[in-house]
Amino acid sequence: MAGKPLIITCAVIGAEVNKEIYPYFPETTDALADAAADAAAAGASIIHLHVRDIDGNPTQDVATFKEVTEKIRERNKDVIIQYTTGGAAGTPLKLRCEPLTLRPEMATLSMGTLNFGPEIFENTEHIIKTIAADEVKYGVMPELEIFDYGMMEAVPKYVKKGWIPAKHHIDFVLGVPGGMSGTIHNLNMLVNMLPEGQTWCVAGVGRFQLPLTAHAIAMGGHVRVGLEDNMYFTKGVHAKSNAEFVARVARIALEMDRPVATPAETREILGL
Ligand code: KMH
Ligand code: ZN
Repeated sequence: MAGKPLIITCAVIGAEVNKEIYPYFPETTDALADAAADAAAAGASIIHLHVRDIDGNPTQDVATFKEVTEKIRERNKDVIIQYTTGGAAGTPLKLRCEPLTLRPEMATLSMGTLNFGPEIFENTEHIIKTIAADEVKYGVMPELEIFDYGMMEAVPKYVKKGWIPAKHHIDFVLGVPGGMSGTIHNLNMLVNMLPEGQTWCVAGVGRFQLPLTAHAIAMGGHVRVGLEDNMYFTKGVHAKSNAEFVARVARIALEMDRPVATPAETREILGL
């Protein structure tokens, strides 16, 4: 794996936590764009993006996605922007799809229903097919979000049925209460299911983030970090920014001979 470029994705905010719980959340459009640009400067080549309304609540409002995208572009011309289609647990399907009309380079596609802590994150076959069809329609590269083993088993079946594109990136999101936990064993099991040449990354939730990051770097995979998945830089200590997480991954990668991928290299690796 030595010398293989490492794609770092930064998930800058998510939809499930707010400023009352965590004071450093970048909720305004300017704060989100600053957070994205700072993460990119630290080494992230993909920004996984959720946005908030003026009250700080998660929204799938197209105008807000457009505004944040434009503000990121004012600060950084190059970083790849990946929209959420998950939104917050409970967001209606129509709203989840609407930001795709802006034709982001990438967007997520969650591969099954699960308990997301106390909420149900609903992804029926109909929801998966509808989001995937819109991603194809708008020329958006899907990143499949895999929260559990069965979701990974579904991938080749859904590709064969023509429900989801054969060309996709995969993100193992491990450690969501209700999903698969973030053990090294679980990541190994999932990676062993991948077809030859399939690109993948891992997003470890909470305390799983750091060990899974190090393991994925060693395995030759890619990584996602950021405040959406983890608020703690070390045990009991809040991270101050997304960039802090990205910079740590970049340092580890350097020591492990995985040069951090530029956006151009990331586009080439993922075939964007
Ligand atoms: N907020 C979670 C329920 C995605 O971005 O596509 C779902 C989520 C996945 O964050
Ligand atoms: Zn997300």
